[in-house]
Amino acid sequence: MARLPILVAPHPVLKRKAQPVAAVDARVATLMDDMVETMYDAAGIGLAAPQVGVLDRVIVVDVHEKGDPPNPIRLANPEIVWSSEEKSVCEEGCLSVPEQYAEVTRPQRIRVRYLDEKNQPQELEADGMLATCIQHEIDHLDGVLFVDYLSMLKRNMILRKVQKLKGQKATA
Ligand code: GNR
Ligand code: NI
Repeated sequence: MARLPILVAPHPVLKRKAQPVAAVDARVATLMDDMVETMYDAAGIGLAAPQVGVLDRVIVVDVHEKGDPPNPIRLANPEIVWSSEEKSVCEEGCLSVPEQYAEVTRPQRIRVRYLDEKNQPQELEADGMLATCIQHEIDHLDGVLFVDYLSMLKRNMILRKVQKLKGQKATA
């Protein structure tokens, strides 16, 4: 497995739409493994392929509680086939928008269809943090970041802070 560099906003690849994979073959399975390693290394609960510069519709998530064993889920071509009317609000963060957080409202429960790491079609029903995280990751596949749900004022404030942080790190 390999750790991959994570792109930080503003980056043109983060605004682009990712393409479906034809199948989960050895290349895609390796990408999934590398993304899981990269997610754990960055202490994230999810990661989408565009965040590591790959425009394939592939995401990984793991929302296990501290103390519980790891539970990574690998999803290719994920599709939300149902979402609840009921909404939930979550304080979101993003590895591509480091150290910034804001509340986002999304459907509370979803049903997702996808291909697993063995190219088998699967469906899962998620709620709470897992539902939030999967929706956040699928947004990345469509070039959408959580800051896109905020007012222009809040979004620009956050993106300016990220730029400033980048500058500080470059000269540190
Ligand atoms: O690590 C992450 N935490 C998080 C918290 C609330 C809502 C969504 C997320 S996903 C994020 C990792 C990430 O940027 N995935 O794209
Ligand atoms: Ni993100």
